[in-house]
Amino acid sequence: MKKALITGITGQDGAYLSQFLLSKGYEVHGIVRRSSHLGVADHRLRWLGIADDVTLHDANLTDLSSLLRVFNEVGPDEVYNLAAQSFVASSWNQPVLTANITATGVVTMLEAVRLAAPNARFYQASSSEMYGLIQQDRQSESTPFYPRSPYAVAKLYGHWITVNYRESFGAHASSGILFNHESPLRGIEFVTRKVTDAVARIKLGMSKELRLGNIDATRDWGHARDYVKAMWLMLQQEKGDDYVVATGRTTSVRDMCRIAFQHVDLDMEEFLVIDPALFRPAEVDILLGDPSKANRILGWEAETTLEDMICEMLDADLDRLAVKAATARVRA
Ligand code: NDP
Ligand code: GDR
Repeated sequence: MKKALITGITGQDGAYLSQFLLSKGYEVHGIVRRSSHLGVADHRLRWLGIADDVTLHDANLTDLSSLLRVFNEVGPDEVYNLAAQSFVASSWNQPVLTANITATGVVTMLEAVRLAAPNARFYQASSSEMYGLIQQDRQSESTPFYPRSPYAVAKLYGHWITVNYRESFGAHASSGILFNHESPLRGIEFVTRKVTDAVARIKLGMSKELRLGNIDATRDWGHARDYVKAMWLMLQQEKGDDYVVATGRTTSVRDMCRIAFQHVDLDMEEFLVIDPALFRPAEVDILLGDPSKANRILGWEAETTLEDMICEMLDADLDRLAVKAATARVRA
């Protein structure tokens, strides 16, 4: 039985990747950082019904000794580095922390692999945010980078140090340049989930408005369930490499919102409020990926449309909020 070790297992991608690897017969381990909120860390794993099927270890990406201990305990065949301070907007408020986890954390992980599991295959969660202020129509593996946030600058370091360990030490290290991917397990601070949560609240009479920043930005949005398969496929290749993972279609935040409002027969214009405080100090205006290398070499392609995904997310939020409202009524 192959063993996988996942950092960021409590996040959106960590949960879906765990589910996918379990379905492939893997023994799945993950690291969890200490939190003052005991018992909530694994809520996504519980939502997927797999919390009892994975083994969690207490460690932190900023603490090499903790990682070495876990590597020695587990002896992983495959290592997926998904942990990060992953919210772009927060990276202007916490730039040093973002660098420590999202940049230096990657080389700490690569050192842990080199010292404690040199034969393990390594996946790094790189990001389309690295392209930033690009002029090209579609972004591929050969498009130059121009990061626009402390988050994107940190991811660029993580990307290049992964390439460097592959070239310097012959590591089986792959970097997935993933475009935005979402799901019902997406953090509520990200725009798709913020929209589906707010639209569900408006529909249920629990809220009166949806407050957003720049709705002219466009993103290439796919489903996390589809994207974790690409991560695994990268580690099944003979050699490590870099791959763009995207749908090849871009949609504005405005049009994504419209899909959500239409799904519950509401008029977006009645509820949408533009709040200048939510605009970012520097924006990435357009992202549109070219996944042809992943199509060709990995045999991967996105399976879920944006429309289907937004409807799935909105239905999940409607269910969750309806249960919450019913529980509150019983308690009252
Ligand atoms: P999430 O924000 O949902 O998850 C991030 C995970 O990192 C959480 O499990 C979090 O733990 C963990 N983490 C943060 N800091 C540390 C630390 N110091 N030590 C250990 N664990 C830590 O992100 P996603 O699942 O959406 O994304 C996964 C990865 O992919 C991230 O690296 C992200 O930057 C990258 N990415 C994501 C894309 C997307 O659209 N989703 C696109 C491209 C790249 P905790 O639960 O304690 O907070
Ligand atoms: P992003 O995702 O920054 O692309 O990073 P996010 O959903 O936060 O923003 C997408 C776009 O929507 C605009 N926007 C708003 N965003 C948020 N969060 N809240 C708002 O109220 C709002 N109004 C408008 C943003 O300005 C932006 O243009 C995600 C993360 O998962 C990263 O970790 C990952 O690397 C990239 O995707 C690819």
